[in-house]
Amino acid sequence: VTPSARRITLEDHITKLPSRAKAGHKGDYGHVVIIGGERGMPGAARMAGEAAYRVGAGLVSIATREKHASLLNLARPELMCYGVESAEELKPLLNRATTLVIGPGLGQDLWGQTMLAEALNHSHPLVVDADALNLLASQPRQHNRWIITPHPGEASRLLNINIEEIQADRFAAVQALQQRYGGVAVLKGNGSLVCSTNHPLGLCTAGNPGMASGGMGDVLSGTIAGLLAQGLTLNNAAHLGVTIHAMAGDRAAREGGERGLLASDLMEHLRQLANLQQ
Ligand code: NPW
Ligand code: AMP
Ligand code: MG
Repeated sequence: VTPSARRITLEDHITKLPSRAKAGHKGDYGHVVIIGGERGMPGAARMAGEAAYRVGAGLVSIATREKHASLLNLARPELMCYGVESAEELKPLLNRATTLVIGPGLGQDLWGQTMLAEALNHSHPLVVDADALNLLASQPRQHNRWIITPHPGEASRLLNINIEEIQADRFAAVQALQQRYGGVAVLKGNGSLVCSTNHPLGLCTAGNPGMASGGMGDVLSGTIAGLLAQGLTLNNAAHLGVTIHAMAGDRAAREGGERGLLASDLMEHLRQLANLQQ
């Protein structure tokens, strides 16, 4: 049976985002820890972290390779950046976190493997993206507290089928991802899909091919985590995150065109979209 999907609208999901209390303080809006930024890719962690702030997270920290910590802090001083070389060094930071993102620029070597194993020892809701998905593909497991956000290439590794099969039936693919890995599955691309149990399949009709550029997915993972940090359920954070990310891409493309769109161009639009319910 071909499943049907429901179009994801901003109106249906933005109301789930609690408005800022008059006396709110940063501790009320969660502490997102982004784990990633291996050699050559500190920018991925930075973009995820900045997106989490731009949708309203109270605090955002980056756990990255020692040599990248001060560089990231200079690039975006609101981010707290920690050089973390072992599971022991990651533990205290995770004890202060409310929400995790693991994967942006994580790499797949021993450091990334160690960070993933430690992140899974904690009970925070988490967004699993990029290289963390590639690691997961070699050792599949289930969790009900995570959102996985593969693009079709990552989905093909997670399901052990080729990209053409994924794209030929994206509805079936996102359901297979959710069934195999648990939690909420997002299959990215033109017409991103969101699948969680007991909810209709969500289809995002926003977004544009200008978004086919490096870092776009890293921004999505931070966006979803920033929403989780403010108390949204996995299901609501995935739906709202996917839709405001795609709408931010459309607004940025309207300003300057699709070609040449940068992931960082979404940031200010994410902020505006996250404030629309007020
Ligand atoms: P092909 O070429 O068609 O066979 P990878 P990655 C496929 C970090 N980054 N439709 C496609 O396969 C990430 O966070 C850091 C169909 C493509 O070649 C990761 O940690 C940046 N196919 C790490 O790099 C900016 C699709 O997947 C292959 C598809 C590796 O992540 C960049 C690429 O996927 C990057 O985000 C689609 N819609 N989308 C930074 N500035 O620090 C993808 N594919 O091999 O998983 O590599 O996504 O670049
Ligand atoms: P990643 O491949 O991990 O960097 O993620 C790319 C992000 O950009 C995902 O959120 C995709 O849904 C989005 N994206 C990329 N290409 C397109 C496209 N042609 N149409 C709509 N969204 C896209
Ligand atoms: Mg990606």
